[in-house]
Order: sequence, then structure tokens, then C-alpha cells
Amino acid sequence: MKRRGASGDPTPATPATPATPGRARLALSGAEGNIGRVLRRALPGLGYTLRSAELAPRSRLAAGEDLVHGDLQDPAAVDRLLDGRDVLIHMAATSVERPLSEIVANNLLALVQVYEGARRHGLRRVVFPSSNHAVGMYPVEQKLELDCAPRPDTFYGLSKVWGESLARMYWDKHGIESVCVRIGTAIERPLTPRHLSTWLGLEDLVHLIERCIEAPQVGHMVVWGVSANARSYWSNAQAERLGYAPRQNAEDWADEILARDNPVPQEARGLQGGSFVLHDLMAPSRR
Ligand code: 15L
Repeated sequence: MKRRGASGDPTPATPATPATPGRARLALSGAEGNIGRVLRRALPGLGYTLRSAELAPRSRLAAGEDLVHGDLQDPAAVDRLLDGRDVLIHMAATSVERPLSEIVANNLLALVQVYEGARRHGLRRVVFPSSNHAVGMYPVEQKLELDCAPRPDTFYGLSKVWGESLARMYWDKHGIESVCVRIGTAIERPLTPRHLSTWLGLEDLVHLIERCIEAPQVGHMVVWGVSANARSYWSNAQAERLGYAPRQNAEDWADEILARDNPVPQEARGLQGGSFVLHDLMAPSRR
């Protein structure tokens, strides 16, 4: 895969190359989200045929893409997305803390529909975006291995613990492979001291997702979605099995970031989940 320097546009809209024979036929949900938009621009340029799904018609078709719409709690919408596909990159979800009912609908119930759809359509693999907030209550001094016990910081983080286990169940019972990626902070460049540990650069993101699609025989696997940050909270040996070799390092921005005020409240700085750890789970607005 062609990688670009830190100063260039990390996710240029690559012209769609003709689909490479033998490449997986991809489905991408959540195509209108922050990560979905990056992948949607990058994947056709890597020789994949891509069918994307967004909730409602909002965007124009990208080069080399086929687009469907609908709520993935509806099996008919799942069928439109997965028919004739090999691998699903399932980015559609609530991606921050929200009222519990919304988390349950989007991150639990829709996920069951998606895995049931994967069964109906004989998909080989699902790439499931888990999150660092599944373990956000660990102290920042503790370097985590992938088999650490869950310590979610929010209902959102808890939904990712549930999703990783759901993925495991569909592998054990139905032979559908999953790579669960515990994504750190996937943005163009790190902005806060916390990001020096959690950043996933967008070039590394695209490279990681390509490895999640291509690596042979993953079964059920969990990896950290993080760049090669000098201050990473997470130990990512599993990712080597995937062939993921991150090149970006948040440390390149450390001097600049540490010279500015830290926007994360003081009382949240000791825990890995950052400001997520301050959410009051049962505040009236969140029930
Ligand atoms: C996440 O899981 C969120 O989806 C994203 O919005 C960021 O908050 C990220 O984690 C993070 O921890 O920085």
C-alpha cells in the first residue's frame, strides 16, 4: 500500500482502480461517519469493490462505490448492504456516550441484525470497531495487554465489551470471523496530551483496516487501533499477526501539544478514557 508523509493529505480521494481480481467484495456501514468517510475514499483506490451504507441519502456516490440506505435494525436494510459481499466493515454505531436507549438500539440490537445478516449472506468476516472506552477506567500508568479485563467508562464503552463478545459468539457458533479493533483516537493529527497515547493516524487507520480484511485465518481477534505512539497505553503484539505495521507516531507533535493548555479536565487525566470517565451514567438526560 502506498503511504504518504505526515504533511500530505492523508486520505486523498484515490481514483477508483479497476477492482483487483480476488480482492474481497466489501460492505461498509456508517459511511457518513468520521471513520467511514476516510475508508470510503481510500478503499476503492486499493482495488476493492465497495458497497457503502448510510442512514439516509446524504452524500454523492464516491468513485468505484455502490451506495444503499436504511437503518440496520431493519433486516431488509442489512440484506441490501450484505448481498453478494465477503467482508463487512461495520462502522455504523453510536460512537460517544448517549442515552442508554440509543446505545441499546444502535450498538446492541443493530449489531445482532448485522451478524444475523452476515450469517444469511455467508460473509467470511466482520471488522468490528470496538473502542478504547471498553477499558477506559484503567489508570494511565498501566500498559494494557489485549487480554486485560474490561473496565468500561460509559454505557458506550460497555456496548463495545458486549460487541466484542457477540463477535466471539458468532465465530464459535457460526464460523463468522471478526477482527475487533479497539480504536483509540482516529483523527488527522493528535491535539491533546491524551492523544499522545491514544492517537490512530489516518494513514495507519487505512493500513490497519486493509490488514483486517486481508490477513488469513483470524478467527476471533482483538487488536488495538493505535499508531506507533511512543507513549501508547496499549501493547499491540497481536497486530503483528495481522501484518499491521504502524508508521505514525503522535510524539512528532508532542512539543507543540505540551506547550498548550490541556483541554481534558484535571480529574479525568489519570484514567485512560479521558473525559468519558466523567459522564454520569444515570443523569436524567442520559436515561
Ligand atoms: C471513541 O471511541 C469515540 O468514538 C471517539 O469519538 C473518541 O472519543 C475516541 O474514542 C477517543 O477516545 O478519543
